[in-house]
Amino acid sequence: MTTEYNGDSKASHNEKMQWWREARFGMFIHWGLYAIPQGIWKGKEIDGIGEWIMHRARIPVNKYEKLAGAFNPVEFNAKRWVKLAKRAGMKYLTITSKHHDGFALFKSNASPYNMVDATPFKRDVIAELAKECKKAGLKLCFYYSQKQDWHHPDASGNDWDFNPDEQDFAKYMEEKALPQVKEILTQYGPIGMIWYDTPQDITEAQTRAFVDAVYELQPDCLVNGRAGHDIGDYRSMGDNMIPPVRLKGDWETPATLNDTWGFKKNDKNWKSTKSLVCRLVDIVSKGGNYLLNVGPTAEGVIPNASVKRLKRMGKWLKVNGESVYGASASPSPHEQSWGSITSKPGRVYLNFVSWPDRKFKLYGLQSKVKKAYILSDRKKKDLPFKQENFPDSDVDVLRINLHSSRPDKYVSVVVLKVEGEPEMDPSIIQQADGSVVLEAVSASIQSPEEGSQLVSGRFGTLENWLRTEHVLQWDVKVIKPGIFDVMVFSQTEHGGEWEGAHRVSLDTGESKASGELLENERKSNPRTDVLRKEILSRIGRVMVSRAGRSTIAFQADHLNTEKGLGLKLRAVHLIPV
Ligand code: FHN
Repeated sequence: MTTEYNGDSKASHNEKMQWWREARFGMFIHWGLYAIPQGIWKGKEIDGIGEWIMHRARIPVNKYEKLAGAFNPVEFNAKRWVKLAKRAGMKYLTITSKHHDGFALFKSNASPYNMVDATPFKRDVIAELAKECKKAGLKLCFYYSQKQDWHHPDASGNDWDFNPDEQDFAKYMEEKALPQVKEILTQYGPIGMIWYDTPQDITEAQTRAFVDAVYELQPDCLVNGRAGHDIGDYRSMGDNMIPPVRLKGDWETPATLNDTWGFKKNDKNWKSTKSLVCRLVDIVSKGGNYLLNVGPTAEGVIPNASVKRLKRMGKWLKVNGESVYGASASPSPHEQSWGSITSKPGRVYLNFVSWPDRKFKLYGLQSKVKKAYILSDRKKKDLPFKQENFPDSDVDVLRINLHSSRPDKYVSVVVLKVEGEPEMDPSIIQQADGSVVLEAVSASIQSPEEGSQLVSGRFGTLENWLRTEHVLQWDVKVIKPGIFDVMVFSQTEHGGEWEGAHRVSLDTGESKASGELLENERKSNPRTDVLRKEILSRIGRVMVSRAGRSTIAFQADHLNTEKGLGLKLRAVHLIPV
């Protein structure tokens, strides 16, 4: 995806992006009428995310809109929400000013279906939040659903009340969406960002109109990556999706604390604080921002399970925030098996998710290390270290003597003070546990014809793999040769559908494994959207008999096209046997 800069020069774009790059962590708030049914309609549990209840249960407009008459969030307290975001260490707040159900949380002259005119509460909650954000120095940003509006006869999404063939999207844009976007940009002072969502089949001219409205009214306001047609100030990842490798350019992962965005009484699938902190550092290590959601109740209360987790994250950030705020991606493009790396000029932060042996080895660091210490150690006591080079494989290795007990129960950070800009070997290096991780999106693609039909999808896979002529290649530095099991990781569709039985092979130059992709195991990857699963298929064994550089090739010898889904390849792992 290419992101445009609104005709701004790169320098002024960089200036505009500065607060956002420094922030790294923001609060998403999904709040609206859907908090009232909280996932249950007519006594029946409705599947899926809470804010989609109107759509999932096909609730007619005249029934759903009655919820507005019952929306009376007497416990709402803008100051409390803002205080929580601050305590969590979040630096911006993005709230659903209008979600797909069409109900606006702000006072709108463009539609009476809004918090002030349609509810007994009558208060402009957005104005109250704007005031508190300003006091607290938090950037306020607005989510706005520009294409879907299930309440409006001419917008997308509601085919149970309205006939899609008779809809006039331009009319909806003119009479509701654009005027409302202008309202949120003029009623509440300086806004950090407009966060558009689900552009669907919007035309480029329509996208431009939505984006231009922002830049004309507030030139410093950012636009996220879901305005449509790759236009925006940065790239938005798929929901809950963390890319498998470092990415170029700015990007953000919007993510949930449980499975839903809008409050759902029975969604208790809360992520642990440890996994949330891991995701935060993982995202920063790949160059992104983490926009983490809360779904307040109809009374205006942020669920206790969310509050607890956010406060713990804030506590961790108070001590370890140096490795997150204003930090850049890892100097290495690849993931580390033990955790993730973030950096600043003269500093490398090793964020340990699993605390290693006392004698830890980091492969590939080329910068000269001047000092190593634990970030939470106030005295910055020196950790003994040694740097050398493995001549057989030409891999630089840094050995650090660590304490036997981990300093932090979530993520422990070791700081390396280095000379100059941190630099790491960009090669794929065998991991310290002996495994070799070959990410599909970091392969070079050899195709017999010019160009390739394969694309890097928003969910971290190489997609659109429907023909056999492509060969993926990786250059790997092997430290410990041996025999390896070949595990292929492919991804299901949203909802779990998967097309298997493709025949694939992996060639190390001296041995080859071929096999059919069968579902040996299905699992969730915490770095992927919850609705997509990973399928593990073991296709055989290969050998690499010497240390040093090896070229490894992977190809599909036969693709099963029955369902037309093709192969969505995430990675191939070589596991030492
Ligand atoms: O459909 C919405 C969904 O309800 C939620 O708002 C998320 C947040 O990123 N965006 C859409 C799906 O991607």
